[in-house]
Amino acid sequence: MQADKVVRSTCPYCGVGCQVALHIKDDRIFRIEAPVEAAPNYGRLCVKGRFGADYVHHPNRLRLPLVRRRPQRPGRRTPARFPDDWREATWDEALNFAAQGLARIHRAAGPQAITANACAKATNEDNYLHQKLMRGVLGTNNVDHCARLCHAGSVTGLQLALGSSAMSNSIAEMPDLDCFIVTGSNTTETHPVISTFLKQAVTRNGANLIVIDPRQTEMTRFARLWLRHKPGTDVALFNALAHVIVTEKLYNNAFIAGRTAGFAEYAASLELKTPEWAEIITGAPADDIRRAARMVATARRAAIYWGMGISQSTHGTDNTLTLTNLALLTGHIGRPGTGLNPLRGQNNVQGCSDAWGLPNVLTAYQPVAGAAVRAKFERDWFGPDDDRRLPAQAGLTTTEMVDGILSGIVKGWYVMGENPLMSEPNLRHAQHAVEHLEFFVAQDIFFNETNVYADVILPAAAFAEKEGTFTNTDRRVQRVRKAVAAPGQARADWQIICGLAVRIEAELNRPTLGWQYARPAEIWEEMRRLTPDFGGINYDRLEREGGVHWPCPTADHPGTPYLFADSFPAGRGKFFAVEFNTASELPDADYPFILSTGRVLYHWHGGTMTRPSALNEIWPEATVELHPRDAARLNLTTGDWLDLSSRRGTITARLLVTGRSPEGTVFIPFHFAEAAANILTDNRLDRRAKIPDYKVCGVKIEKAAVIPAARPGAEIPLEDRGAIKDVSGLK
Ligand SMILES: Nc1nc2c(c(=O)[nH]1)N[C@H]1C(S)=C(S)[C@@H](COP(=O)(O)OP(=O)(O)OC[C@H]3O[C@@H](n4cnc5c(=O)[nH]c(N)nc54)[C@H](O)[C@@H]3O)O[C@H]1N2
Ligand SMILES: Nc1nc2c(c(=O)[nH]1)N[C@H]1C(S)=C(S)[C@@H](COP(=O)(O)OP(=O)(O)OC[C@H]3O[C@@H](n4cnc5c(=O)[nH]c(N)nc54)[C@H](O)[C@@H]3O)O[C@H]1N2
Ligand code: SF4
Ligand SMILES: [Mo]
Repeated sequence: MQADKVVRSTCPYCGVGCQVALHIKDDRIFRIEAPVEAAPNYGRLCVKGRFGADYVHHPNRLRLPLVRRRPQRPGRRTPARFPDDWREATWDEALNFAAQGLARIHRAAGPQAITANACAKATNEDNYLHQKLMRGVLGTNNVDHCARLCHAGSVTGLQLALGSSAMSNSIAEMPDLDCFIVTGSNTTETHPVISTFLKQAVTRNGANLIVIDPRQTEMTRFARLWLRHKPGTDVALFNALAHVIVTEKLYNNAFIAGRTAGFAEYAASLELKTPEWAEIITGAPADDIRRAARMVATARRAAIYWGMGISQSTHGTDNTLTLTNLALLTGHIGRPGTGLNPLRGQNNVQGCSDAWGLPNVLTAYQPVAGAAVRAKFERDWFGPDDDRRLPAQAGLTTTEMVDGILSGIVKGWYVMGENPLMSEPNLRHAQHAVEHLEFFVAQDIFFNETNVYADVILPAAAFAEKEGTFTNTDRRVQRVRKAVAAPGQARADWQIICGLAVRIEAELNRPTLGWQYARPAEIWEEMRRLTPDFGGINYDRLEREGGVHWPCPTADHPGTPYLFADSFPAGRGKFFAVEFNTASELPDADYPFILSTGRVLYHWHGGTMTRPSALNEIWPEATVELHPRDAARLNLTTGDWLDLSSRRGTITARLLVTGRSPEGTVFIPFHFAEAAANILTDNRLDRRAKIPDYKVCGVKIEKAAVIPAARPGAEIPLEDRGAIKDVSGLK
């Protein structure tokens, strides 16, 4: 088919930020290719980038603003069905209704009674305005987003040790790696194009890959060493690696003396943490721990890549600190091919955090507590003679918002493009909280499990229907371009926010902050003038160069592909002595298995975007992975229907017997509403990062009492589903 036009944009799924060429015919995307000359993917795409953007044209897209037919009362709020409980409204009506509801709460209970979720799928410009509305008009820092459920453990640990939390090196360095650790990351399924560069380092460059993961991911097939430890035991394992490096004097003396602090105390804390001690706790053989330690310490350059297996834990911060310790000890940071690299998940989770979708910082991590920083924003927005002030106190995190609703502090909620009633832990608890809201505004491209509780839904344009920028996992700011028209009356998020903001200002009798942007480039310009790290990036330059890595303070600055060449933002990098401990819910006699949750290649989070996609045909239902020895003991086989229960609830799904998960652990993807893994998970938190533990809680398994009705596609034999490869025996 001949395209009417081909539009260059950025993939809407994961943080790799692949560049895509959208082929358009009759206002529809009919093919997606990748330009071979463009970083970061150079012609590569995974199945979601190539075939998964069909959700854009799905008939279920929200087309018109919707308002509830009946008012909802706190404590009695219910999910609504279309069209019975909704009526279509004009934009004017819906925006007025939303503004009046939020203003009513603001007047009655103050700014802290309103909270908002920013959107890691929307653009930097969308998110900047969302925060400007919350902070500048409503006067609250109660803004957070899915980064809390994601890399919060990594961010907190990296901030403590280095004073910066971004990934320190770039994707471009990956094919040339010498030695690297991949831990708690199922890279081939979750950052597929990055995984191809990492595999290339092994197959073409002979790099030493060490995988540290309880689950047999495909990356283990490329590993020189695979340490299969028990879930939740990373602190013990990484402490033992450090013990070997210290006792065998393999550490980097010059780096430690020149760039770090706290080494002596830290080294003393490692004395008893021998590989034999760690083997008892982790199950990983002491000899392998020694080999891994020597491999990393003696490499010319070594890098660490990690994902949710490290971060999503009641001790996610401690886990991360053991990784920063290792990098500081060996001096493998601040040079190409080294570094500490948390692989960021959502297409724009880096950008949503940079654009201040967090409760304690303004753009690019300028602290809200800093008076000078606030004064800069106050002058720019309110003008020099205005006495309005920005709130100085940090706001609530997403996990605290849920408890805030139940304790009566929070009454109003504005969710832009998130689905907490699939993604929060302990869903019954989160659902109970949502039922108690006084007023709820949602803004999305689809109905999802959360926004059906809202009073008003504002229909948003999807990535291919708007202009803007996303920032990928290695801090590269890249363009998103309008290729097709939005369905019905759906509008870009930034336009919706401008309409809402002026109405709230009118309701609250505030002088307006403007909101007269003609195009996203003007929003970027405003953010840039308030954010030194973005100073050298503008749309013209993005047009010419394709993408720029921030920090980039001036127009002649080349951008920063790797961080910390000369110093850390905190000055010296700090060692932290960390003890192995856990606050997670461990298995016991009643709930004898560990539940680990995560992802499959073909689906995205709560499934809002991938279940309406053709991708759903490949993986149409939830699966429960169980080790063959456990299955034999319980007399179960692949395809059996199981009831899985934790102390919080029960779900029903089909069994897949495979050696990928270790004995005693079951793995479930959290993409399927009809068997939502988060009904089972626990909402206790890491005390510093406030991130829940999605990787360890206790569950029990029984044959299903009632077998659910068949769903389309479910007849594909489980063993034939694309990514399932039982690779046991290959190692
Ligand atoms: N297909 C697809 N890709 C995605 C997403 C998606 O929904 N679908 N989501 C995106 C997002 S937002 C994110 S954050 C990333 C997440 O990307 P990943 O972090 O790769 O995703 P998970 O499936 O959560 O896998 C985490 C890995 O941690 C391991 N693990 C479990 N427990 C432990 C432990 O105690 N210690 C260690 N070291 N490892 C453990 C698991 O076995 C698994 O291999 O993926 C992004 N990419
Ligand atoms: N059990 C378990 N739970 C987990 C995790 C886990 O590993 N295990 N991982 C956690 C992690 S790492 C993450 S990041 C979270 C993700 O949690 P969420 O962010 O809540 O999940 P998504 O499904 O990505 O929600 C994105 C929403 O944005 C909408 N959307 C897409 N594009 C746009 C747009 O342009 N504008 C607007 N307004 N909306 C848009 C989609 O329709 C969808 O409803 O889940 C967390 N929950
Ligand atoms: S690797 Fe990520 S960014 Fe690239 S095509 Fe796949 S989902 Fe999209
Ligand atoms: Mo994430």
